[in-house]
Amino acid sequence: MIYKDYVKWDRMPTNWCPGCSIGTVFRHLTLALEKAAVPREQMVVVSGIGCSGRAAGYFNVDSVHVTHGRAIPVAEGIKRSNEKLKVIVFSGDGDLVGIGGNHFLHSARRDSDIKVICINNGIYGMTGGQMAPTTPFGEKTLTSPFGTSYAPLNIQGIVTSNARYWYARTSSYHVNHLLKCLGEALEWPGFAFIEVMSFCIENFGRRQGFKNGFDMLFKLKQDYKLNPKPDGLLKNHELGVVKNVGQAS
Ligand SMILES: Cc1ncc(C[n+]2csc(CCOP(=O)(O)OP(=O)(O)O)c2C)c(N)n1
Ligand SMILES: [Mg+2]
Repeated sequence: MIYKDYVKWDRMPTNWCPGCSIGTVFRHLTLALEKAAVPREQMVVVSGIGCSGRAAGYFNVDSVHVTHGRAIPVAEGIKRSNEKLKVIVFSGDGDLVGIGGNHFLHSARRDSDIKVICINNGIYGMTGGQMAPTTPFGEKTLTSPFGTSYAPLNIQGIVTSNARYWYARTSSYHVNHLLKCLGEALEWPGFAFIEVMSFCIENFGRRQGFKNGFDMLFKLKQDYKLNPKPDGLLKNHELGVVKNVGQAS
């Protein structure tokens, strides 16, 4: 099976805006699936609502597009009903850690064997760019025109507060690292969470003064650095993988 087999070509082109990098993540997931030789009939993709959530409809595999915030519990249910399936969640930050935050918390605690790919664009993109729990401190959004006054949710902190965990932070600019993380997550026997820093030009970047998606990719290049061997947890703006095979206590 090659990467093209995982795509519903009759649904192309996607409805993602020019300059959006959700498609980059989508493409690299198909490459990782090819590399890991995951049979199409032995996997399921689950997405919630949002721009990122449209991905479920583009994978040529069994997929479910669920109500807002509910991708993780639906994925967990599918996995528990058929342990042989590789179950992948592909959704946005607002969906997974905002509206679906409580599900995220408990699925990570239960170490459910699902792979969660979170497109973190720092906002509720599809609805116009409202402030989300992931919006960086001080950033202007549709609902915080003078800059947010809250610190963003510490996603890494939540995942790693459990005895057993696998967490990666990567970006849609650092595509080799993204591919490596996706491959490792597919192999991890438990809850794997990938946070992909991935800006939205139309409903976020323009408010920060970016002219186009290309400029935003350069911002990712400038601001985020790979740390191949993190000593403990990743620092702000570091990309890498942190994991612990410890037993639940
Ligand atoms: C229960 C419910 N509340 C709110 C909405 C409106 N809504 C649709 S998409 C969306 C934002 C999704 O944001 P995110 O998950 O970050 O995805 P993005 O569009 O940024 O990729 C919201 C709030 C909805 N569809 N259902
Ligand atoms: Mg978002």
